[in-house]
Amino acid sequence: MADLETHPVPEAVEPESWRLRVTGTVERPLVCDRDDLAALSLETVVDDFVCEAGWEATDLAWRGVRLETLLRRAAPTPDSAHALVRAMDDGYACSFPLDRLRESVLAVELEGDPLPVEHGGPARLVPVGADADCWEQVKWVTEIEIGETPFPDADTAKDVALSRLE
Ligand SMILES: Nc1nc2c(c(=O)[nH]1)N[C@H]1C(S)=C(S)[C@@H](COP(=O)(O)O)O[C@H]1N2
Ligand SMILES: [Mo]
Repeated sequence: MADLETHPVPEAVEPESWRLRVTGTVERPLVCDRDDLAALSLETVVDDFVCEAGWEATDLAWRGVRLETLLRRAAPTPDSAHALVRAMDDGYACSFPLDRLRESVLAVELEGDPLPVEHGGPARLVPVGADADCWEQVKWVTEIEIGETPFPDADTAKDVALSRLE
């Protein structure tokens, strides 16, 4: 088994004051803390991870909440089709079609332990799909904004990730 690489944690990441918000075109905006998430039904997904920079990690056991569970509570409007997943490191955000996000897991544990902050704790998005891009695994997820229209300007993740390769 190969592990994830470990990268510096940006200063803006403050796990103690962490909250998850579900905002945008929803009937019931949500705010959750760690206990709220832990009280939901959690499931385990085992997945390999490949970074564009040329390294990979295998057989990672993530445990977390299926986004569908949270979205059902927030109740997106019928015309909602897009989501922007924002992180605590300012400006990092990645957009998804809402249907893909529903199937994805918001992980709070890795290999049976609380997700360490260096790997995105308290919560890291684990998108479904074998061809997911590394920048889509958003660490330190703090807001999920739902929209009826796409979020092209706010979607910074790919540019941030690729700029580190230069
Ligand atoms: N919030 C946030 N999430 C992020 C990134 C980032 O810079 N900020 N980098 C992405 C990239 S390019 C990779 S390869 C992985 C790295 O995860 P790791 O630090 O746990 O190895 O996190 C992804 N998620
Ligand atoms: Mo990456």
